[in-house]
Amino acid sequence: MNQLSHSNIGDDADSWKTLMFIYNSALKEVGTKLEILNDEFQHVHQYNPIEYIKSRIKSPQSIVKKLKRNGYESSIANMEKYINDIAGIRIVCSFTSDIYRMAEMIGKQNDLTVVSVKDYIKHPKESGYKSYHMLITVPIFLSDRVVDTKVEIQIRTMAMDFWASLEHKIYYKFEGNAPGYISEDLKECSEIVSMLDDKMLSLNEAIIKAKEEQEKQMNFNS
Ligand code: 0O2
Repeated sequence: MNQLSHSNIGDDADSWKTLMFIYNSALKEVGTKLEILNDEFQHVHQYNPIEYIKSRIKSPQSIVKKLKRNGYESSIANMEKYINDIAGIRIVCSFTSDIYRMAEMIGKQNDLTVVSVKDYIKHPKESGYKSYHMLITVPIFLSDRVVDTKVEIQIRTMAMDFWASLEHKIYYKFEGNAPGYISEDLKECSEIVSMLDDKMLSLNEAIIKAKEEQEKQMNFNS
């Protein structure tokens, strides 16, 4: 990606605005792609793998905080280089199987480059956090150049999203120093969330099977 400037964030208002414009454009590009994939899936399989999509640009305060947490100075160059989730998209699916289906469809898009994948579903974080993360780049075509722009895609089920949202609030309430028993309880809740996801997935499979058998029976009788 073209580097914009090495000045301090806030010192160079033009570079900041240009960068934000590019990240916003990346969110639009990827958002449209995801909608098309979802619509196509509905068209072919009469089923929507995506419940909803949320996108956001990381706030300047969170960017500065993350740079500091990782030991970097607050500069535009550092934020472009080290902060991967300035543009973030969250895809919330019904079932765990939809997550991998979505990830595969995203990976097959020729104009997107998958930079890295973190599977916190197969390998949950110490906190109990579960989600599937893909860091991708999307080319943004400007009038005089093409800028490959990073977007972090988080894919999770509604239950995982529910857990992560609450955990995030609690984490911020205690500024990362939640009492041990609260962290333990949260971890236990994350296991309950996994059980719920597994149960809902097998229930869905049972529903599909029962429906197919019912249709077969109806065809046989007619
Ligand atoms: P916020 O406030 O949500 O934006 P990398 O981005 O790969 O260089 P990082 O940031 O450690 O390194 O990547 P990771 O682990 O993939 O986490 C990125 C984001 O995932 C976080 O962004 C959170 O949104 C989410 N996340 C990761 N771990 C947890 C967790 O334990 N609980 C919750 N609720 N969310 C988590 P930020 O910038 O840390 O936070």
